[in-house]
Amino acid sequence: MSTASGPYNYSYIFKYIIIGDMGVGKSCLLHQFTDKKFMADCPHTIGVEFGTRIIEVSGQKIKLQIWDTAGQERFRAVTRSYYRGAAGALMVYDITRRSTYNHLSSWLTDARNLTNPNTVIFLIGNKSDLDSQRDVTYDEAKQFADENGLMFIETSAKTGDGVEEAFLETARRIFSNIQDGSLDLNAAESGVQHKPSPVLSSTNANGRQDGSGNRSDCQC
Ligand SMILES: Nc1nc2c(ncn2[C@@H]2O[C@H](COP(=O)(O)OP(=O)(O)O)[C@@H](O)[C@H]2O)c(=O)[nH]1
Ligand SMILES: [Mg+2]
Repeated sequence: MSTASGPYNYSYIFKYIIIGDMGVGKSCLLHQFTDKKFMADCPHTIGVEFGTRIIEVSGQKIKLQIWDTAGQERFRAVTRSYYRGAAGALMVYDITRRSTYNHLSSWLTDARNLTNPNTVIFLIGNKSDLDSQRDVTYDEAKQFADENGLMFIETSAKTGDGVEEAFLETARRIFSNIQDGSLDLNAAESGVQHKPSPVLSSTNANGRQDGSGNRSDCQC
């Protein structure tokens, strides 16, 4: 017991990526989820950044490691390494800007081509607080999601509406894929790491992910 704040106080790590056009609110969604705050003057993301938060699904503690696209979306040059090993992909558009919705099929093509077949893709219509400026209806986006086998929700990174649900529901889906055997944890690039019970102490036996502590230095 008593490992409440220990670095290994979780059983799994799930890697997520957030994709979508610039300005749709990806960085703000990440901040709302990790810090429960809206960063109104979010500077443009520079360099690859990620945030983490530990959540619980079916009694298991899971560390979400969420990567933010880092401004490269402008050039559509988000690299393969960014997508690789993502267990979840949050694909975001802005409900007040139809162009961001129109680009979804090309984001989806990238996501499908560059992730593994089990990656859970969640469609997010962000800025639901700006309903008076709405340019894409809920029903239209829901239909697109259904046709493409995606989960869908509208969110507001500003008010927090729907944000928890989007991140948590993705984790629930990934976890159920692990449980029913459709996601093979041993496969390279599954996007999931399973950790042994947090009994052993500090030496960084598991290396890789934990050098940065709880959060990255996301500047946004
Ligand atoms: N009203 C409103 N503005 C938002 C919301 N999410 C983000 N924004 C604003 O949209 C702009 C772009 O957000 P940002 O997170 O930087 O987008 P990114 O380029 O996709 O990372 C910023 O000015 C944010 O303040 C939201 O849910 N509601
Ligand atoms: Mg950003």
